[in-house]
Amino acid sequence: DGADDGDAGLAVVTKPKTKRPPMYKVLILNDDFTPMEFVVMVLERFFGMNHAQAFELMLTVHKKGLAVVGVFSHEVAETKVTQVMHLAREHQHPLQCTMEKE
Ligand code: NFA
Repeated sequence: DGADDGDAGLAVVTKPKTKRPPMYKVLILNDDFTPMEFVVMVLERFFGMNHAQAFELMLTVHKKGLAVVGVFSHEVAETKVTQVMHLAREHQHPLQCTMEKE
């Protein structure tokens, strides 16, 4: 950390390396077929929301086309996406859940 003397005698200033792991947004996308109650249930089950929060966020997705439903580490985000996609497919709903680097 701090000033580091190279052989040329120049003070090369370096940053202390405190790199946080990148975080990932998990998004839910609107579609015309997935029932509203199913989306609410997904948000309650996998994203720890109460019914009112889940309903409100579902409506945001419905009206705006998509919404961020949480921000997680890569591993946790991937798990959430997989869980949502598996349950949606199981119920034959076209619901899409994706992740992107923040
Ligand atoms: N648009 C869907 C409907 O009217 C509800 C929905 C909301 C779907 C959010 C996907 C995401 N049944």
